[in-house]
Amino acid sequence: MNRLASFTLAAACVVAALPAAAQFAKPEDAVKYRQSALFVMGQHFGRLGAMANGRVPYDTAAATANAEVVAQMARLPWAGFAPGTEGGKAKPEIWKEQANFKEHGDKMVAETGKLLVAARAGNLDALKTAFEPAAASCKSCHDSFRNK
Ligand code: ASC
Repeated sequence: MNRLASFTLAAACVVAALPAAAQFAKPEDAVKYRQSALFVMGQHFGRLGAMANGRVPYDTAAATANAEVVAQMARLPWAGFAPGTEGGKAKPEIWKEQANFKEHGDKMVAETGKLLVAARAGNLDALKTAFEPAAASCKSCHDSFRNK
């Protein structure tokens, strides 16, 4: 490996190892980031809900496209709950019960992953079956960790 390549790799490793807070220029950016990811996820999750609940016609391509966004967004908010970024609707419990909060986040990532698999399966029943536990994972985290 030449010197430039090894320097670049070393720099990339340092960046990857930085605490999440350091990824944001200021705490408000972390708040905006997590709210933005959750907002986009909510928009696409709502479209899946409309399909699962029969308010709009079932369409495999649309379900898959929405579920892809949901599954991708589901991975993002967590870095935004870095130390020192209290605020927005986030309850202080997030920073006091980090293991519990992480369990809720992991559950949501897992359920939205299953939702994507279900959407790709291409039938409404599979979508309905996966939608409920995914919605429950959103709600359970909101109940414990989000101010009204
Ligand atoms: C949504 C959305 C949520 C969840 C939650 C499920 O569409 O924006 O936060 O579903 O209400 O109970």
